[in-house]
Amino acid sequence: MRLSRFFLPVLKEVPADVQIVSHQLMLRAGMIRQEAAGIYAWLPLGLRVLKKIEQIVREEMDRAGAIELLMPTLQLADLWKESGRYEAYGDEMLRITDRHDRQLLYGPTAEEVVTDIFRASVKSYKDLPLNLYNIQWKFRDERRPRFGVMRGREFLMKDAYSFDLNEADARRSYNRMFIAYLNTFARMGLKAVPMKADTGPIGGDLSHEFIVLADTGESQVFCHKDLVEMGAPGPDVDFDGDLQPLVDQRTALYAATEEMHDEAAFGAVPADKQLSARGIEVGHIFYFGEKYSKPMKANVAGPDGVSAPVHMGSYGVGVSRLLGAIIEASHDEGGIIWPDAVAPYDLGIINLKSGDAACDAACEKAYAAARAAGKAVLYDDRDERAGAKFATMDLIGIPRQIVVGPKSIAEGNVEVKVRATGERSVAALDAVLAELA
Ligand code: 5CA
Repeated sequence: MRLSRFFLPVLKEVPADVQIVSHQLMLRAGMIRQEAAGIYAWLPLGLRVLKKIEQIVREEMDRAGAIELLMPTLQLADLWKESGRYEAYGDEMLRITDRHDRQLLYGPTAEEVVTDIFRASVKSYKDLPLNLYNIQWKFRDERRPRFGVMRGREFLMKDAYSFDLNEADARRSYNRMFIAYLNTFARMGLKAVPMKADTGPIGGDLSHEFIVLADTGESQVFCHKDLVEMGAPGPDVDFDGDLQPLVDQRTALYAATEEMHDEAAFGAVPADKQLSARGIEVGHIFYFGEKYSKPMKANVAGPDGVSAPVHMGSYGVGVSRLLGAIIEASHDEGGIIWPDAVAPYDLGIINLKSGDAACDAACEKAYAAARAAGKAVLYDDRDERAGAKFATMDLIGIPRQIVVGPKSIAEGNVEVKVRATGERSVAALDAVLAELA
C-alpha cells in the first residue's frame, strides 16, 4: 500500500478525556473513530489489526477442534424468556421492537441462540462432543463505556460453546479451551495469566479469567510469579490426549495463589513469589452444566437410551479488547510496537526524498520485492518532511522499516530499522532485496 493513496487519518491532538495510552494511540494512529459512546468505526489500519487478531483466535479454536458458525446479532427475546435471563440480564441488554411488535435484542452473548440451534438437530450422544463458536459483534449497554475498545458497548467477541454428555466429558472440553487460550494469547506476544473467577450473569461454578498484566487494567491480579513466567504449551499440544496434567500445572499455582491470599491476610507473603498487579481480562471461560439445557430442553440420549440435558460450557475472547491490551503491553513514547503476528503491515518503506529519481527507484524496487515475497508493505511515498515520516511509521508501529535517503542510496545503501529496539543498521540495497526474496 502506498501511503499517498491510503486512508490514514492520524490525529495530532487527542481529546483531553482520553485516559489510557492504548486509547490515545489508537485514536492518534487513525485506527478507530468514536461514533457514539462506546461505539467505534474501525478505520482501515485498525481493521487490519482486528482481522489479524481474529484470525489467530480462529486458527487456535480450529486446532482445538471447535467448529465455526455465525449467529445473528439480533436475537428473539422469547429465547431469553425460556432460559430465564430476559429479566435478569437488566439494563445492559439493548432491547428492540420490530414493526410487528416482536421483541428482539442485540445479543450480549449467545448461550440461548446456540442452545436453540443445538436442540433442533442433536439428539444423541453419538454427535458429542461438539464445540461451536462464532466471532461476532456483541452489544452491552455498559453504564460507563470507557478506555476506547477496552470497555465498549459494541465489541467483537469470539464465543464458543461446548456440548457434552456428562460432567467428566465437559471438563475435558473445558480443558481444551483452557489450553487453546494460553496458546492464542502467547501467539499475540501476550503474557496472559489464568485466574479462578466468578461466573456472574453467565452462571455455573467453574470459571477462569485470562488476564494480561498492565498498570491501566481494571482487574486486580494477585498471583504466584511463576504463573506469569510459565510459557504457553505450544502448537504441538495433542488436544485429543489428556490435557489434565497441563491444566493442573497451572491450577497448582492457583492453589499456591490461594495459599498466598491466606498468608497475605497475616502479612507474610514471601516477596520472591508474590505478584500483585493490575490486569486486563482478555478471555473468560465457564462450565455451567445444565443451566441453559435444562430450562430450554436441550436433551440428548445416552448409550443407555436415557435422555438428559446436555452439559455445556462457554468460552469468550474479547477480540476488539485485545487491540487495547496488546498496545498497553507494547508501546513506547514514539507509539505502538506491534508484535509481528498482529502488525497491520510487516514492513514499512520510508522514502526520505520523494521525487528524487534514485530514491524513488530504490523504493519502488524494495516495494516490489517485498510484495513479491508475500509481505504486507506500507510505502511512505508522500511529499512530507523526513521527521514526519519517521514519526508516522513509529506511531503506527510497523515492526521493520527500510529508510531510503539520497546520501546513502548514492552508495547503494539503505538503513534498516527495527521498531521494537530502535536498532538501526546500514545495509546494501541489493543485500536487503536478496534477503526479502
Ligand atoms: N458467554 C460468556 C463466554 S462466551 C461471556 O460472555 N463471557 S464474558 O462476559 O466474560 O465476555 C467474554 C470476553 O469479552 C471478556 O473476557 C472480555 O474480554 C470481553 N468483553 C466483555 N465485555 C466487554 C466490553 N464491554 N468491551 C470489550 N470487551 C468486552
